[in-house]
Amino acid sequence: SNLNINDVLGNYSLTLVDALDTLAIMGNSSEFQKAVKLVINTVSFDKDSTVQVFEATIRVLGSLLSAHRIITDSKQPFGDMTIKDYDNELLHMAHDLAVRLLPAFENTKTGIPYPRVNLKTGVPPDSNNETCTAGAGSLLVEFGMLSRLLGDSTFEWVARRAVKALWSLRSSGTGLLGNVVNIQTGHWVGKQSGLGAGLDSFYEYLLKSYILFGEKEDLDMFNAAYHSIQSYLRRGREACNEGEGDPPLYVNVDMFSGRLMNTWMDSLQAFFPGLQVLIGDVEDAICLHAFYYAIWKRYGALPERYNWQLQAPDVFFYPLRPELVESTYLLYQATKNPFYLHVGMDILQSLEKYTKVKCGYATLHHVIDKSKEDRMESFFLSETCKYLYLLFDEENPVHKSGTRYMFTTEGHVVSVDRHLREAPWKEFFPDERGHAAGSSLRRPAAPDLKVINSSSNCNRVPDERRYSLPLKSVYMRQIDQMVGLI
Ligand code: DMJ
Repeated sequence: SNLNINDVLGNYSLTLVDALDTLAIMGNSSEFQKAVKLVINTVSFDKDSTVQVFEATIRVLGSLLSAHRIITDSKQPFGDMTIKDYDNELLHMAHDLAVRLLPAFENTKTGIPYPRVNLKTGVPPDSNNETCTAGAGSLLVEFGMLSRLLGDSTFEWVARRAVKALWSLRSSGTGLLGNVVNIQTGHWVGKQSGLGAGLDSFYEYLLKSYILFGEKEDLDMFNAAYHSIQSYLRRGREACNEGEGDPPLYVNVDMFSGRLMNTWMDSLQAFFPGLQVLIGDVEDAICLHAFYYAIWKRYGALPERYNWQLQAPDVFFYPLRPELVESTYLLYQATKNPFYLHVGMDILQSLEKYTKVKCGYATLHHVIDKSKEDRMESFFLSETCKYLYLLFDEENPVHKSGTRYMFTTEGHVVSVDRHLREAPWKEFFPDERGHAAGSSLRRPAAPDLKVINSSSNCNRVPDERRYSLPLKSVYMRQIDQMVGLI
């Protein structure tokens, strides 16, 4: 009866595992080393637990791989995070977990995985054939990393096949995908297309897979998806900081007709400005971020769903989600406008005021009466705290180092390096169609990261605007009015 409770826990010390690289980013080597040893010595996946494939992948597999790479990094930018006698244990654990997740990709007619597996026995006999697009189609970063670290194509292949299967089911008219699909028939059960729950990380991972692995096909899919998003989901005036009309908003539409399906936006969608920063669409990011910040100011938190027509929440809980902080951090990196430091302060102060409890931070059950639940999601430590910390830590190695870092959808830091752009199995399967070595999946000769990661994109906000509001005050007021703040 509580929509906020889902079965992600797995009985495998989720919070401890999910928080590992946060300790490294905070430069706390003794706690990092202690936590890694605890994980190695006490966590086992040989459990009769049924887990969500997506959650286990992004929270556990992703964290193990990130920590493994921090430990084995010859440069040790975060301080001494090495572990005495480390024998790739975290990588082996990641492998063990991934193998236990593989049954989800078997006996599915489309290649789109089952949403849940039992870590001991595989897909439960009474399994649901329906899955959400984000859950099934955002496994490629972690599975691809694992494959490339092990030199075993299996994991990347199943994850890539799932992305391609979903992609092939997009509407031929709008290019949009729905939010729930039947993995046997390929029929869309949920025809809602939007940027929030059910689809969010699908888009994110098309771009991030390209950043990490340099496969041009991922960028092509991302660009096509972004084009459809701009054509069918975006409403309001054309430019964020110019002209007349409503502020730009991204709405939920029917994937086939493009018609509006409802008038709510969910708090998950607040990640999107951060993704727009990565592709250099900073101006548009500023507007959507400002809208979410206005909602935050009104409630001191983000309600899970906010109805922009009724100017009121539709769903009231706030489980300490990171998305607004994540976008704030990335917008600050792109613009260096101190406005975003103030946003961060504001968020930090409300977290302290409304969610802090004796042994941690609590989910808000209701953003208006501020009642709490006895629950702190693991992403609070892996994402919300990490992004807040990084926002204020100008000197952090993530910002200073020559290595370029990227964050997984769960906020795990991974360095973007040449090693992950090598897929050794390609030598053995140079032409196999549909396999990771298939012709359409081949890497471009010289991966052109400039498209995404160049400083010129980040400099698009002119210097003279750096110390003024990122959004003209007239537009800020317009948003504040729409959210009922004034
Ligand atoms: C996280 O687990 C990830 O960011 C995921 O992609 C979406 N939701 C939560 C945080 O809100």
